[in-house]
Amino acid sequence: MSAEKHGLAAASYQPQRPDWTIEQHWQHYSAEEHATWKTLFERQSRLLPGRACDAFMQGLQALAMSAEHIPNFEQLSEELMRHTGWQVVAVPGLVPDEVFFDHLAHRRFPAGQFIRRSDQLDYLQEPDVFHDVFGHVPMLMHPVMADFMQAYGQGGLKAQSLGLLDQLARVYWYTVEFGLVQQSDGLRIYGAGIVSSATESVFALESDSPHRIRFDLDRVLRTQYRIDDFQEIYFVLPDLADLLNLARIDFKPHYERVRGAPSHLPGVIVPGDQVLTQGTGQYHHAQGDR
Ligand code: HBI
Ligand code: FE
Repeated sequence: MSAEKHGLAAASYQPQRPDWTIEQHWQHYSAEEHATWKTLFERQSRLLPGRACDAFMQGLQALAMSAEHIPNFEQLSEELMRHTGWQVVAVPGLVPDEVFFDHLAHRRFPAGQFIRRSDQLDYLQEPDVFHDVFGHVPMLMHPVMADFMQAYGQGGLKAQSLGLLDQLARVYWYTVEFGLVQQSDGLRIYGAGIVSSATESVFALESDSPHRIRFDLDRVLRTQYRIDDFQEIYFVLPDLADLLNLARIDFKPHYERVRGAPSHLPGVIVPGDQVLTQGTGQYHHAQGDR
């Protein structure tokens, strides 16, 4: 999520604990809140087979999340801990970058405690329990994603001290949030921002509008993103295992190459791109963007 959005939260909220965690108070969710979860869960469960990657579908199965109620973070954490050593902790919404990175670096995933209102099923400003738990947690059952997320936490503080956090955040955005992967049986979604959205899980794979480009680290470090609408460009990993390389390599030489280089708008294809689908751009043009 973006720094801009986090600014909003930080201005209006005083944390009780330095790590910003709160109690989930699972027993306090109302019947209406569980019903909202159910609506969202069932909608995505219909859409995702054949669209989400195998790792996501397997993670979802193995965690025994159900449509019936918002998951209890303690139970989720037990299961996750057994598989990949991760935990889920509750936070009120977006937390400051340093706090977010510190949690990830220690294999704790901070998940929004609240759920969106039932009249706002398709749009919300801050990550809620559906986006965070349904969207992110199944992929944390995958060893490669588990290591990549931790490495992102560790790399975040470094990038911040180098003044390159905006660039690093683009890697998170175009992988963890909006990534696509080439599976042997076709293109699939693994990004949490897509799998948790009914409209974007169709748009990202099936629309003629967005570009789909093979993932390249330097290219992604230089590419702006939009937080307010469907993405204009998606980056495709040949294999989820490629995240392991991204978790292990030293970003230094990449940072040196991109530092001071102009950034790219999300709607353009640039020389060197390995284009899988050249988008028509029609969706965003119709929105009156450009
Ligand atoms: N806080 N809860 C939460 N979730 C996020 O995804 C998040 C955050 N704070 C900061 C942040 N993301 C991003 O700005 C960093 O990845 C750069
Ligand atoms: Fe997210």
